Amino acid sequence: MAKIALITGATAGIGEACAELFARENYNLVLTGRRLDRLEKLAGRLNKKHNTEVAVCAFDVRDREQVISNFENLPAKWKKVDVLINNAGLSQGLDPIQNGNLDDWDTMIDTNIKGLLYVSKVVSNWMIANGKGHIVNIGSIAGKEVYPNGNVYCASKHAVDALNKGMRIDLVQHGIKVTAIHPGAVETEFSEVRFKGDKERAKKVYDGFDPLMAEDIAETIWFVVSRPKHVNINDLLIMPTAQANATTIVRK
Ligand code: NDP
Ligand code: 8X3
Repeated sequence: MAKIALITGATAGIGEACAELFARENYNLVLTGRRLDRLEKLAGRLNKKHNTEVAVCAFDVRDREQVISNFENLPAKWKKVDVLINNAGLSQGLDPIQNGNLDDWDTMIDTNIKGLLYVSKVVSNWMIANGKGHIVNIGSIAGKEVYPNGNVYCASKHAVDALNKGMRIDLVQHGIKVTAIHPGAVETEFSEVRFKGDKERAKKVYDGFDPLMAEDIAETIWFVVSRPKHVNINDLLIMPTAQANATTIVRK
């Protein structure tokens, strides 16, 4: 029987690249995100290309009722999730704390921390019932360091770092692996979302150096997930070669 991966935030970027890679590796997929049209298109493509069975769940991860009802309404076979990739997340704005937009703060905290928690609660209980599983939390270099004006986004990713450690302690007795992947700059829709559709400003973030691509992160996640049963990678920081830390990037 094919294994199952549940990927949050599969409509773009890292989540979409993971869906492609796990489909190629013969996984069936539960794909989530708010944009149903993108999820359906991706599901159709993967089914045609790799014969992948896909369950699509369109919901806002901030809405705990939606998270619970969408997952609980899935047929039983989809609850045998082998791999959960907690990827849905975003940044909003890049302002000093004194000028911060309160709605932006709520959006980041509700998505990156509370959304990840709602999903993890449901799926970790499925994994406990199945006696196995692997949770991969997508953190960030922003979860290891703080950079100017990154305040709340960095705090939300530091929370992911802490939750990753906490989950591992709580779930180890159930044979469930827990890993965090912390990327540096990856060229996805991330900066366009951060700058609220300002494509020009978003593009400048990646000017003059080779950023990571979503596929680089998907391959890293695959490496982590495909280790032998007795091996777990707790925590992994992956950067573009031109980026030394959160603030030091060498541009040509
Ligand atoms: P993208 O903007 O390309 O993708 C983000 C994904 O998250 C989309 O599928 C989006 O789906 C989903 N998402 C956002 N908000 C919600 C919500 N409220 N409910 C459900 N789904 C949501 O960015 P990335 O692929 O770069 O980001 C993926 C993860 O990687 C994030 O957690 C991000 O913080 C992290 N990261 C990114 C880095 C980068 O440089 N790009 C570096 C380090 C970490 P939809 O809009 O359809 O709901
Ligand atoms: C996304 C990368 O450097 O903007 O987490 O925090 S960064």
